[in-house]
Amino acid sequence: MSTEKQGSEGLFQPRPIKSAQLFERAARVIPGGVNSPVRAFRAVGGTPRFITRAQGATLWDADGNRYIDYIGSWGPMILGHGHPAVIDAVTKAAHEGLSFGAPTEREIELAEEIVKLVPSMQQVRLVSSGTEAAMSALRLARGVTGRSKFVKFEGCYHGHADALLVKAGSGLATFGHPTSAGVPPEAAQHTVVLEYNNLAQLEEAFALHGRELACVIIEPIAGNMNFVRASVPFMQRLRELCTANGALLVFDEVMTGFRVALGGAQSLYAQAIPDFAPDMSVFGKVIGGGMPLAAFGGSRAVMEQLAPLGPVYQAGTLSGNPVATACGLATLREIQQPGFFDALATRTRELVVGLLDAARGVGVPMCGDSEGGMFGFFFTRSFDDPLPQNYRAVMNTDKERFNRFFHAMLERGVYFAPALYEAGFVSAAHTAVDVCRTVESARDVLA
Ligand code: KE4
Repeated sequence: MSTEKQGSEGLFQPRPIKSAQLFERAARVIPGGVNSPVRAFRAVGGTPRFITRAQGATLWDADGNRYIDYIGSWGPMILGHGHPAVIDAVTKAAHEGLSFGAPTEREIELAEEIVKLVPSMQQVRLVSSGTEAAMSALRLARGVTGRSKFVKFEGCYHGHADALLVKAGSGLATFGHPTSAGVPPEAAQHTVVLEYNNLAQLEEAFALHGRELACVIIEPIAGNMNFVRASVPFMQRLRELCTANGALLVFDEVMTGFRVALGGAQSLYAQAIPDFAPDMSVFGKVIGGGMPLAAFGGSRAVMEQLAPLGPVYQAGTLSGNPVATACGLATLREIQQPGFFDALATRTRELVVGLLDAARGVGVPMCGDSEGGMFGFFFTRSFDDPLPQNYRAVMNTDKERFNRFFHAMLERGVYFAPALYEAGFVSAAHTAVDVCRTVESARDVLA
């Protein structure tokens, strides 16, 4: 008899005994028992599941429970876990050498692939995390413009560099406040935080600071507010204001890049806005295929301001790591297969439509959206509530119902992101049966 619990077939998962024991043991030697806070389930409560292995769209935890995985390592696993072409590439690369600290041809191949797929970039620098990429892009924007101030948006997350861990000040004339202890006020003093999709605030901020801004950094589809799109008029005006004021427009596509479309979110805005392109872009997650790899890029003129050519310093021992680049390259090659994104987007849309139909069928107000392999859903207060357009609206949705839903689905073997403000991800390995089981479980849970 298999030890695997077919929870997604409606059998309730046994209590996570082994995970609880591991969590207790972990907390003795790792702060909070995790190496990244969101994994600790603090937003939803309960015991985080300690995962032992994964294959395709499935995770197994230490108690032998199996889950349909809609986190996908927070985005990287777009092919599903254990894709043979990726595993082969990583295995071969590992045998050739784990790290050299010297240039390799594969870094050139990956950089060539990225700039081929993202025509707004002529050059790209590879790094090891999205935080490092966003931090470096900010430094480069400041170095290129000679300006210190910049704009970010409430609800957008760009990694944990000091200047980016900032929340809105009391007004547009005042600067942000640190969201974390240990970030000195002077590190936040140049950060202007605006409300996402708020055109009036954008105009006012540029009227006040326009010629002092190094850049505006934005998640074009905000996956750190679950799933909120920047409206086309907002994005068009943002592009115009950046251009008019000499500020660089930086697209943080760590989550959306190669996830919502082959060309990222910027390719979607370029369809709606003539000649649209950001000045710099930040990538991560999918481009590493699950290994530590991220990147930032832009025009040659901007990027050649980086060391060793230019005055803006940036470096990394494991940047362009040969095993990580093999993983990323194999992943990027697979997602270019004909029809890949059409199939992924269709599967993802089936999931969201199914969930919303299930909720409506039992009288539960719910809204959701998806693009490519990324999705989000919200439990609203009424059926008339629109999709949230900013952080305040997201936080006004029904968190308590979300948290109950999360745990009830987890018990049924469906693993959504353990936080109201996180996006979800579908991979090429998710099947129609996975979606059907998920929707049926949701109908049970919400009834
Ligand atoms: P990393 O440093 O975690 O690789 O990337 C930071 C980052 C930058 N930009 C965007 C748009 C991001 O979403 C992220 C990281 N995303 C989170 C999930 N919301 C990673 C999960 C975690 O923090 O453990």
